[in-house]
Amino acid sequence: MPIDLRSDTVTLPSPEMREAMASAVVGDDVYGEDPTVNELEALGATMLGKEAALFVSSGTQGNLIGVMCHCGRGDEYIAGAESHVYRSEAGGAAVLGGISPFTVPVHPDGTLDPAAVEAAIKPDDVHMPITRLLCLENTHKGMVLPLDYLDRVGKLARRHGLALHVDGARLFNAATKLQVPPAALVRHSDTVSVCLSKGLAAPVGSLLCGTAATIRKARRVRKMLGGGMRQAGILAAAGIVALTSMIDRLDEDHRNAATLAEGLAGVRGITVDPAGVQTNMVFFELDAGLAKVFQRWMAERGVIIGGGLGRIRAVTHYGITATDVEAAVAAARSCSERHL
Ligand code: TLP
Repeated sequence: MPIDLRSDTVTLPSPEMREAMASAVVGDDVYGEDPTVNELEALGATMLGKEAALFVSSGTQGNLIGVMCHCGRGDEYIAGAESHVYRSEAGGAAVLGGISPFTVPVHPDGTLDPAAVEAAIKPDDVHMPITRLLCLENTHKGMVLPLDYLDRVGKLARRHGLALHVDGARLFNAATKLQVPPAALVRHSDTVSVCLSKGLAAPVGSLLCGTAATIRKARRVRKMLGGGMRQAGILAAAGIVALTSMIDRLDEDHRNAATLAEGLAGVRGITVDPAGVQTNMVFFELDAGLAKVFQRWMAERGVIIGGGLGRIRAVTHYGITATDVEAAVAAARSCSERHL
């Protein structure tokens, strides 16, 4: 098996997941009759401290439905300029919902400057879209949003009558790092989308959580987007295993990421700040002499990784062991010794 550090999306389902999938009791979920989907949604809602949840096909769909629940055509949402919802979802909210994005810079720690958010909120003026929603991302590039920041921004949103959506694709990594229940991170959010298919290793799916009324609306939006699924309990069964048995091991991914960063920091030609690694992502830069050859050199030694100039991301996950991390660092070191 290659050591694939490109993303935690490459995780394969655990044996327990495959067993649960094979024996899942299913029904037609568009009729609300799939007991396994219903069980997953109830479990997710409870864990996130929300009234209800909706099983959706992906993090992208969870974010899009979330934004479309809070905003209509001509409305606006505020998000980080480097947030996934703005940059990496093909402009779905604008294309499909007629909703304009407005971006503010993201600080290196993943936060948005509350003053910048406040300044971005439009006054009641016929020239301007109506600002309805603020989107946060937690974790953002592996960085965990602090609890006091979440409180502060949650209150800001409420003060200005904005809804708050959290892209929690890796919210369980954030909760693990802070050693708090995941619900504590979304106390102020109206909706949160969490991914089951990243560090938690389910093959497919995310959950969008919120009030019962919002999730009823979300169910209609999901149908409109073609996301109504039938015997989806086959997939939800893996999601239940993800939520019940895969969160506890995320700490291991974080430890492996820290070890990887420390190892890479000792390699000539690689710039990395181990202190900046909070969860399962390591970002590093290569000197020009290394950048040209790095990706191929690593691949030839069984380590799949991004390449080229600029910041490279390495992600640890279920399927990457401490031994794999050692092997990746050794491969990077040999590349440096050979080429610098
Ligand atoms: N991110 C993927 C790529 O799209 C970049 C990855 O490999 O990290 N929110 C965040 C913060 C994400 O990182 C991602 C996926 C999503 C949402 C979307 O999830 P999916 O891929 O399930 O649509």
